[in-house]
Amino acid sequence: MKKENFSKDLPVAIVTLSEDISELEDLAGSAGYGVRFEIIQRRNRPNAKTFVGKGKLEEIKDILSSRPVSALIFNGELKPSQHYLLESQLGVECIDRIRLVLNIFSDRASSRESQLQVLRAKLIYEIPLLREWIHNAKSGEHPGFLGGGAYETDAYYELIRRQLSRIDAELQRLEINHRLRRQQRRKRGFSTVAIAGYTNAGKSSLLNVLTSEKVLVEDRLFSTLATTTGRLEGENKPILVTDTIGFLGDLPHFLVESFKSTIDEVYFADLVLLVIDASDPIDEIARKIATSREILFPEVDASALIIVLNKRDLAADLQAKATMVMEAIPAREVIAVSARTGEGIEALHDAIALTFQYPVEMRFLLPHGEGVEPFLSWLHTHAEVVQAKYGDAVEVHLFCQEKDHSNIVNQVVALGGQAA
Ligand SMILES: Nc1nc2c(ncn2[C@@H]2O[C@H](COP(=O)(O)OP(=O)(O)OP(=O)(O)O)[C@@H](O)[C@H]2O)c(=O)[nH]1
Ligand SMILES: [Mg+2]
Repeated sequence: MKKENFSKDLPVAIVTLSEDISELEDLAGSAGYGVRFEIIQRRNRPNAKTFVGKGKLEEIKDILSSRPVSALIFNGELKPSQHYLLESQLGVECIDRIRLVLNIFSDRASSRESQLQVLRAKLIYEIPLLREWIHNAKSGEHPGFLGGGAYETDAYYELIRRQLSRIDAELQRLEINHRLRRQQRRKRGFSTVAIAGYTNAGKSSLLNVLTSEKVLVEDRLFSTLATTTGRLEGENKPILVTDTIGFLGDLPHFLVESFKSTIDEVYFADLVLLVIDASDPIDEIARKIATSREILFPEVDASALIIVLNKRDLAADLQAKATMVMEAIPAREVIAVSARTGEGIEALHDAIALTFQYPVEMRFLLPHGEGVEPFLSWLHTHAEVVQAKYGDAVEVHLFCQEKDHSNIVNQVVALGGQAA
């Protein structure tokens, strides 16, 4: 889907080796740049030295002298040596796809954890660039740049290394907190649902309609960095739904790894909703599914995956898209919805509730005594207690999950109870 540019304050031009630039334009718009024009140099792979090739570099110099821009955005990844050469030759900031994503992330990071995650990724990204600039400064190409001796540069690297290990330590502490919170939820009998999917698919919109949360929804990429959890409305059982950071194709490992704790919310959920923007053309959906598969599998089990075709109000060829999606990704079912109009939301809600339905019916009598009350309160959170009638004994009627059945039978026997 075409996105608007939010701010046209910072004029940029895109430099690309292929004509497929719609996602890069969306990223640029989301980062607050206004794309003024594109420079296309058709090549199968980037030139090792200059990305675009020597002749094209001269051409770009000419173009920039008559149509100056604040920055050039490169559709791809620039190696540090390419980055150095381009910036020093063109005299304008050169931003590659990763830097663009990092800029959006910095802009959106509001929680302490996401700020640390972004800072970590930025430092890892910048170290080799810095090394390149320092190397060139030392070899005399840029006299005056960071004009210190070896001592200062070594001290500077050491500083960055120390900063990185401090960030890693703090992120690890936060990760332990996440783990504890997950254990707590499980102990208290909460079931968890994670909303995952490509950026801008409508994950936050879906969280808002399924729960009473009011997460920021925007037509730009990576509106959500930190997770938000709400409770599924209209259910007595506590089912927690969590919104997560969006996926994007071709991201380097360090960047994905920086957001590991956020993605973990998906891996540890009892059920995953993979949201797909059904308003995209079918080949774009296929491309985004390939990225989603790489992230989700093998950690997520197909039996715990529901595919949500969102934005059905805007989607043409919905049936063909649903068929393609079902073939492309193993899942329990595919449900088409619109978070905007509410169409299909009830079916989705029911499918979620069904996952956590308690299919096994039990009736038993418990004599009064020690341990009965704590057991009953455990039952209230882990099963659906239809009735607990107090008389000479407590008469219990409930529905539970298969996995809890033998545990409950054992407890009933241990407490001197019997089947009713
Ligand atoms: N027409 C239509 N628009 C929708 C629907 N669901 C979401 N949108 C729009 O799609 C855009 C993105 O929605 P979000 O909910 O922010 O998407 P997201 O997946 O959370 O995006 P990120 O957090 O940026 O990865 C917003 O402009 C929404 O209003 C829908 O069912 N129909
Ligand atoms: Mg979001």
